[in-house]
Amino acid sequence: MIRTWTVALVCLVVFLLAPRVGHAESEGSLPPLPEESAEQRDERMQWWRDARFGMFVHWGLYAIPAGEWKGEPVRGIGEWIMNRADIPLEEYRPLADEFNPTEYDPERWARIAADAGMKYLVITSKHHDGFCLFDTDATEWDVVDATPYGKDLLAPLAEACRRQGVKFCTYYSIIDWAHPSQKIDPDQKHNTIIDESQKDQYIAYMKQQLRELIESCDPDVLWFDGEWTPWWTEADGRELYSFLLDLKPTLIINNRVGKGRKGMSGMNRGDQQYAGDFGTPEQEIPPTGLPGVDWESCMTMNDTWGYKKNDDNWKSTEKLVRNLIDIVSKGGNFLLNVGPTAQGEIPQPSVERLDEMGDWMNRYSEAIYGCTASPVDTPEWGRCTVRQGADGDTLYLHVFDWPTGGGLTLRGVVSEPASCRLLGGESLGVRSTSDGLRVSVPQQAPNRLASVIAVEFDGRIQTAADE
Ligand code: H79
Repeated sequence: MIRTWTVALVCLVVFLLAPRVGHAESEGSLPPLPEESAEQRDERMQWWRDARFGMFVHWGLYAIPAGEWKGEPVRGIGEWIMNRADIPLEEYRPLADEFNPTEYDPERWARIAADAGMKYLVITSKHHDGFCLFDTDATEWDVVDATPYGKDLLAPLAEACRRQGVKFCTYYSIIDWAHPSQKIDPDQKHNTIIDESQKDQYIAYMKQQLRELIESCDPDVLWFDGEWTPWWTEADGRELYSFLLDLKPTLIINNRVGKGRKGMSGMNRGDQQYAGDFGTPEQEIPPTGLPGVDWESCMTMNDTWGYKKNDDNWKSTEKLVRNLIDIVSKGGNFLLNVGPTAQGEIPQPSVERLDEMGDWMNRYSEAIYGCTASPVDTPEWGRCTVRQGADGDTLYLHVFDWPTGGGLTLRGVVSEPASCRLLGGESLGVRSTSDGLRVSVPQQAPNRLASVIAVEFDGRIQTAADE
């Protein structure tokens, strides 16, 4: 008899609890996202969608050891040095005593970004090591209080960026190896374990710092990271997202503020189902875009985010330009990283590549800024981007493999083109055939990185798929 009742009671408890546990992270019990119409959202996202190309900057104390610890190379990436080399916090902290970036010239950084054609810059305000590059009253573990340099690094960069017409944006890590609430999970080193009794305190700490950042630098994007740690929830993300948009209604926030990302290939949602405005594929370009979903691929130029000595695996300028084109042809943005040295210099191989990208952008940026995804399948010779103008569409053909026979074919477009020209060059013959668009082109490729042909249409482009 007692057993029957026990079983019944257990069943009742399970019945009552199960649905709640199951729904803990589902729509019903989650804090709401701020109300916003589609038009309001489009307006908020507009500059970011038009920009298409930005600079990522990973800078911090990890630039001092630069991928080596006690004479040994550290496998993996610069800014994870503390974790990869199993460095205890007490051994890492004294790096601050050496941090004195006397060569730091924010005006020069902003100019390098602007000259490359980059429209925004996202810099680490606090990476996983918890060290802050801005002046914060929430901790002494910042550049002003803990280093011989003793000055805020971000506010002057924010000003320099504005002078150069580059939007200033900041990265902020949710996991924090130096905050007393957390420690690196010894079994899952990508995560931290939080003392749950201190979680509210840590969230208050984050909010204070983010408020300070907004007051001192007024960033246009907040780029969160480390949201994968199990103690951070979608509810936490939504709450933080709402808090920030309340502080600054024009802010744009990446999808790593919440749990909308699945794995590193997380361009996924970045839509209204989870907190966050855009998806964040890392070190990869998704095979296709998603209609109506904003996303941004972030990528290193070599193999390292933070500065690392002897990382010479530099991507070629050709590769970088073609990555940018590939991303824009799928409707995304390209956030390309540099890892400045502890002295404050962007490494020369990065500067050279950005310089060459700038030369390309000087001639071809019309086919990048404000452009959207290709309406047709990827051609074998390159990529397409589109500009929707008031008087009609312009289709840009980015040719990677220049044809030898004097003709280029684009399958899938059925509308009759109005005109055609080489970007920055002469007009070209174009006609619509049963095969698609046929363009007459010169024998020689005008540009070794990628040559662009602009095809103008009266009205919207019609494709075979529309028919
Ligand atoms: O700041 C740079 C890196 O330091 C940081 N993000 C870029 C922008 C970084 N991201 N990831 N990592 C470092 C490595 C973490 C990988 C994983 Fe996971 C976290 C593997 C498992 C947990 C997230 C969840 C990705 C895959 C599953």
